[in-house]
Amino acid sequence: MKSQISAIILGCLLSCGEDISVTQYDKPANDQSNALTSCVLDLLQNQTGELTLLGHQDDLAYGVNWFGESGRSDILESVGQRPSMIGWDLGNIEHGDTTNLDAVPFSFMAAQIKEGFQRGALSTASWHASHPTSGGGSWDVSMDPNLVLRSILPGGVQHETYKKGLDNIITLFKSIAPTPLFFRPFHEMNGNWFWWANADPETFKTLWWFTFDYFQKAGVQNLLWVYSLDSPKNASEILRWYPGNDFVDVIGSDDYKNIESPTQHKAFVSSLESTVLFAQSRKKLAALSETGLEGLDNSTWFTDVLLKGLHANDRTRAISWVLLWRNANAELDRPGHFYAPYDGHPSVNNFRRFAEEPAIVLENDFQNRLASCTETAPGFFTKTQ
Ligand code: BMA
Repeated sequence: MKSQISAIILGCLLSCGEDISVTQYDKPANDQSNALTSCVLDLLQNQTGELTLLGHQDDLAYGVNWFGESGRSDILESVGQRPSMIGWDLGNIEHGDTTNLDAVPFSFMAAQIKEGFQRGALSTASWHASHPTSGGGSWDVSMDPNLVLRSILPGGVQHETYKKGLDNIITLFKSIAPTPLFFRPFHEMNGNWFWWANADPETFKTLWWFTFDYFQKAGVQNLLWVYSLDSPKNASEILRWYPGNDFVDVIGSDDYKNIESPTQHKAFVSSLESTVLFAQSRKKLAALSETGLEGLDNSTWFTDVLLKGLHANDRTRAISWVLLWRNANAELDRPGHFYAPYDGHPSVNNFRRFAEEPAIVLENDFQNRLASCTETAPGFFTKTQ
């Protein structure tokens, strides 16, 4: 009861009162971050409320009708510019595989993260890690999550294997340095469909702290940490697994639940507001770290649902980026599993209207802003046409 009352009080502190305007945001959680990474965080902090980056998962790797063709992008082919945030996934890197669970080569990923940055795109990476003991995927929830998490923590039977997986990630992250990356591990921990989810908060936080510390000790200096939940309802839900201000840079919401129809507008806005208010009370950024309408069967979804939600008020405008989920190849992978239009799709015109909104930023629009961090990394930026 007592904890329920404190949760209500906390929820109210974060959402019933005045807006909390952030005058001074936090520095990167990793106090050894390189100058370029700090500069990028600062850049996004300074544009909060004015600009939202448009992102797309695996945008440069494949699309609905192509796979692994250099230079292509479904977003480029529908609106004439690439996104300014590219999503990647590290699933299967823990096994030492050369490609991820969706057949994207890690070498391609690393090259694109670096090249994309030069052109005006940031990158973010999730990690659909395989189940540490069963050999199944991220979605294997057959075991008690606390037991699984304990097995990879210090003293656990899978701890050494877990560290080897982290070492593979570290090699990748160091290979892209100094390019910054928004790392988004253990996402949707408030759901019940991943092996790391729905665990005791202390056990979950211990895993986060261990992982954060492991990367820091290994000298990784180009990460910004994203803590993202499945469409959080309120501040107390966000707080439940929150590892703390010293371990997080961005609060994210993955929202597929509240965006299926324009009639859910209120719930969508309310979840975005909870995310932003929590983030701002902690001096952190907020992101819509995954979203999209699978199969896009509503051809005005981008303006009627997404834009209306993002531009509902000053709070929702403080979302730093929105990441549309992947456009799986229809022939080789999953037909109908796409979230951004591709050339010829009926929602292209509506998507163009969305992308032309002055507050929505794509790669070309973002290039000069990103290049303002040039002097922090002498010799790193190259001139692009
Ligand atoms: C899920 C689906 C899967 C995919 C996984 C990792 O949401 O798109 O098909 O393998 O993400 O990208």
